[in-house]
Amino acid sequence: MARTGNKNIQAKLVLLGDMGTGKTSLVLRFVTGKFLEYQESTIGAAFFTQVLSLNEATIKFDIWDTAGQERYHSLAPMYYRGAAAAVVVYDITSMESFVRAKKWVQELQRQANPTLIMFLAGNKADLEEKRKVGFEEGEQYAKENGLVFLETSAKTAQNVNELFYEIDHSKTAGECFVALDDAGSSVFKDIMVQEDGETN
Ligand SMILES: Nc1nc2c(ncn2[C@@H]2O[C@H](COP(=O)(O)OP(=O)(O)OP(=O)(O)O)[C@@H](O)[C@H]2O)c(=O)[nH]1
Ligand SMILES: [Mg+2]
Repeated sequence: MARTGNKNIQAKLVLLGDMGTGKTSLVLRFVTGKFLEYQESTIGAAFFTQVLSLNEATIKFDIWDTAGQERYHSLAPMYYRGAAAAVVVYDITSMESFVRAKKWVQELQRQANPTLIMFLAGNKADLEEKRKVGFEEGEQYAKENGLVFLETSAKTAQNVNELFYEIDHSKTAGECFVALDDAGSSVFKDIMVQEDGETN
């Protein structure tokens, strides 16, 4: 199919949440399609770039995967400042991580760009037998706070593409994101993984 345009769209995303909830695993599933049982804990933050070439546009996702360990908390504003979207991740097998997720949401509501679109991801949905946070609990909290809610699994890939693709719900996102259809995953043209880098 011929290209109908060549819009360049840049989307800065940040992932926040307690340590071990699966932030890095979600990003790696999205960027590389792989999952590691023993994913190392992130130090500071990791930067990933994913470029999608579509008919109408090229979208460059700049993804900041932050470290969940408390000692890195003070770095977080550097990463969510200027972000178009934030994904707050908790682990459905840990009530503590859900409590922590709510704290992140509150911090973003107070301090982040008011146009920031927030996602709440209840990850490790494959571990149903160990579930501590009900689907309805996550859903209800998200509804009350205007967040887009999904339960995900980096292990089985459940809702991972949806998480990164369905980011066009808000009008404010129009500049940064486009809706991608099911063909999205087959149009990956270029995958770059970097240790560190500059974003706007
Ligand atoms: N069963 C299951 N395990 C997962 C899932 N996502 C991540 N894990 C595992 O949980 C552990 C922690 O995952 P990470 O991706 O490192 O978590 P993180 O949120 O990046 O942790 P920090 O970098 O310390 O903040 C790893 O051993 C992963 O294999 C999932 O969806 N299901
Ligand atoms: Mg990590």
